[in-house]
Amino acid sequence: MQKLQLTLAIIKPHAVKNPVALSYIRQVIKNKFIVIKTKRLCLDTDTASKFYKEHVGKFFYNRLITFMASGCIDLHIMGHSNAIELWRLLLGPTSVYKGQFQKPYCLRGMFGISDTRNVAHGSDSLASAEREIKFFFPDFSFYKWHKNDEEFYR
Ligand code: RTP
Ligand code: MG
Repeated sequence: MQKLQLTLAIIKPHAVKNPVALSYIRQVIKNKFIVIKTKRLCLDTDTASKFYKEHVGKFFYNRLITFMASGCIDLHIMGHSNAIELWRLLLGPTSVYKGQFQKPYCLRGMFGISDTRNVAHGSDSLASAEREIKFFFPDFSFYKWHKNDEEFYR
């Protein structure tokens, strides 16, 4: 049995507010991953700052925090044998400009508005996936994630 890797996708406020983008993104997620948990949250700037603490001091930090608290976000815990890499591949580069020109069919290339409003977040390593999932889903238990577990289909 193949082990499931988990990642956290965060659909950012401008994409949550755009019905075309949101339904397309949801369809991609549904087609490619096992969706384990989903919730919608409206962050305050304090929570957004805690989540993005690794970026404190960077030139885009303040606008990132303000933006992430400007509307609700959708959170998805998603499973796949290669979830972290696959979701980041589907997202495309951080820079929307690069996404549009180098990889036009990535989600950021299709629906991104700026490098900050770039559609969605994806965990970048196993350690960050675990931290990020625990951050938003403190009760979530990481036990034995196998593709065929009944757990996924409840
Ligand atoms: P993410 O963490 O959101 O999946 O994106 P990432 O790894 O591709 O990018 P990262 O360097 O971790 O940056 C986190 C988020 O900060 C915003 N950002 N804005 N030049 C800019 O204005 C800029 N650079 C980064 C983006 O929203 C990025 O997703
Ligand atoms: Mg990152």
